Amino acid sequence: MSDFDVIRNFYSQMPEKINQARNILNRSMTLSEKILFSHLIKIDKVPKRTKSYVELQPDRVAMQDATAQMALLQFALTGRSKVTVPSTVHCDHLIQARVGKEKDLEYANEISSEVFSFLKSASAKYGLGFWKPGAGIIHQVVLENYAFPGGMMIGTDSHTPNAGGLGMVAIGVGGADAMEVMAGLPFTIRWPGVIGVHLTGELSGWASPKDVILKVCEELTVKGGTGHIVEYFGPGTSTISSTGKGTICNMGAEVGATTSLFPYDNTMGDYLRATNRSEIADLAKDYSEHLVADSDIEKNPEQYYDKIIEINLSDLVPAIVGPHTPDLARPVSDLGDEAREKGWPTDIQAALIGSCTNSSYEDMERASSIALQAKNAGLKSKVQFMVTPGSDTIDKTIRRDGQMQIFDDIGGTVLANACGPCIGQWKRDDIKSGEVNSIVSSYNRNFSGRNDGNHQTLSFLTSPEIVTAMAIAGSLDFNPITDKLVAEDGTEFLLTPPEGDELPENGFEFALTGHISPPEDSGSVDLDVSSESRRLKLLEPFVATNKGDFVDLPILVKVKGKCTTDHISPAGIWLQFRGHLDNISDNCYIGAHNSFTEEQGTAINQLDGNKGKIPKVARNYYENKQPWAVIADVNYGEGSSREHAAMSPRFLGCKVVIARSMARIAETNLKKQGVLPLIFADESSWDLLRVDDRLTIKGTDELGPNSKVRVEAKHSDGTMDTFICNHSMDELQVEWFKAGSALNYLRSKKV
Ligand code: MIC
Ligand code: SF4
Repeated sequence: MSDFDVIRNFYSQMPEKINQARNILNRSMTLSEKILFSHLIKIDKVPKRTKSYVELQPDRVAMQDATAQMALLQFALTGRSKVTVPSTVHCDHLIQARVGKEKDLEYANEISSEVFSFLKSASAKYGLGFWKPGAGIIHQVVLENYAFPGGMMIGTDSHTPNAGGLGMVAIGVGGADAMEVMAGLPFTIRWPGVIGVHLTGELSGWASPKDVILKVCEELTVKGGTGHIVEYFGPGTSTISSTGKGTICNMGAEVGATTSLFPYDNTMGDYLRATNRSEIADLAKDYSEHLVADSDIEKNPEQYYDKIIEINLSDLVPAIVGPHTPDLARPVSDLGDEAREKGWPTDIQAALIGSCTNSSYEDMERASSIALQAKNAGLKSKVQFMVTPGSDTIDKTIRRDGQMQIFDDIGGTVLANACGPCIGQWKRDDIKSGEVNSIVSSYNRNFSGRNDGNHQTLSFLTSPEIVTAMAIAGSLDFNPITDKLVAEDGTEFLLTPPEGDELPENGFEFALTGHISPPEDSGSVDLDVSSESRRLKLLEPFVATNKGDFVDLPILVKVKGKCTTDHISPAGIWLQFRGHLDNISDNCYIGAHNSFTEEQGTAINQLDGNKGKIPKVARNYYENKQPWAVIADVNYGEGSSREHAAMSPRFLGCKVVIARSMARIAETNLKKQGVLPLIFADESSWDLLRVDDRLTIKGTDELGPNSKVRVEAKHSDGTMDTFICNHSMDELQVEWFKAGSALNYLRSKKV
């Protein structure tokens, strides 16, 4: 069946499934529920929000190069010959930003050729679509080609929810989840709660869709969305373009939400038509009553949503967030004073626009409308200004329509259509390592060290048009609404607010040259992995857990404060080892702040008493067959979907991670890889743990849904503390745990 037939088939069954759900729910339905029930394998009872595990059948799987490697290496171990769900691989993370598009692509193709060849061979062998380096960033390419209203997909990247801009339930997952769905198993997740964001009014002036999500980040904070879908509703929704909706949904990952979602409206139909999908636009229109929430939802939202956030778009002013966390927000107008007060450099070192979050045609038009005013005044960007178009289609279209020329005229550098500096793939020569400096970007994430590996880089996030204005002014202390610039001729002028069409008047320059379909007959294709490789290594299944593994464990690290996936398994230079578990494990926890040493990345080895780098200490335990534990603070594993943050600890002998709370994907990844994720029943138990403690975990034999686990912490002075922990495993997940990993379980059951 072609993709279109699959979508038609799905729509034709949607009304009946929604009907069945309505019968058991006996009430009106939110849009999230309509889409989830339409993908539920068995509609028999009402799942409990944030509690019940359910099995869903996604319509698609998408993977990017940095995560696809592990997903496909795991798929290879399933013994399956073909994927059972339409799936694609996108090469975008492994392209380093050095000097500009052409040369950077050439270089990436040279240094990462073996990884791209492996992904290409695996795509051909197992029947996946393959998008070459330079074709675009996964989420933009998915929006342009695959997303559709009412659909459901999973993607091995936390920003997969970008497709919510086209009304799709799109969920970020670890590679093991993708592997299972591609192997024909259902996707298991806790039935999410639903947070409603009520949008009224209309954006104007300098305010943009980015300000909507920055407001939501401020309200919900980085963990406020955990276990929930953020569903937008109200009259304001249809005033935002579908790509603007994409920006909002994309960055919903920053509040830990399962996904974010907009109701169907004409902007989606228009976008589908503009991207050569008129047939899907027609279908979506025909089925539109099922692609929006029932009418009672807007009348009585408090009866249906677990929490409601009110945003009047007309009141929004441009905001900027950071440094180091996306929920530290203030209006752009206040940043200068705050920076001075906190000692952050107000001079900007670099300004970057684009990325998967903000690189639509509209974004580029609005940013270039600002750049054009600078150009007309004889000005250039005062600082390094970099532009990352999200896809080849956007790139070609803005070259044709002139926006790219304007960026070039003010001194901008165009980077490859790839992640680049957003994920630490940024070769910076302008600062010394460890130098404090401020950068602004239109990206979505700003964790410490993320862009350039320098923990002293202060990264602020805002809309592309504000980034462009700040690049011209060169300062964080610039409010384009009130502050004037000085033209080349000495006259002062105020920038007029940005303008931009949502869709190109002359259509997109559609570019599909970067796509390779899998061959009909893939019988003869071999996986391209050299046994000599430093970057790729076929996996060996993890050894199953046994009882002794949970007795007298030393604590490798007791993390204080943020422990995002970028702290556990940083990207940047380490991206090169994403297909080689042994080699990438040398980065394990190097970004984490250890409260035992009060340093980042060091630990005290309990076997010899010496202080060393965390991965070195972990490896020493591993070599001495000494399993270990990790203690963590709140929202452990926030951020990326990368399962390396679970696989590396597992590989080096971690048996249990005990945290004050955990991010959804990180917790699932630990379960999938056979590490026990526990949550302190009483958060203050964290304080009991000392550097030379030995932990014994009681209750691993009797694990079952809702069972409690007791932890005994033996101190070196002979005393002991005990405390209770909770886990969130269901019966199946306990089986994974016993088998040593979900993959081991799948292999043993031949499921
Ligand atoms: C990110 O934005 O952090 C990434 C890099 O896209 C990750 C995926 C990865 O680490 O490969 C994500 O968001 O899941
Ligand atoms: Fe790539 Fe950055 Fe988007 Fe992640 S957030 S997919 S690294 S552009």
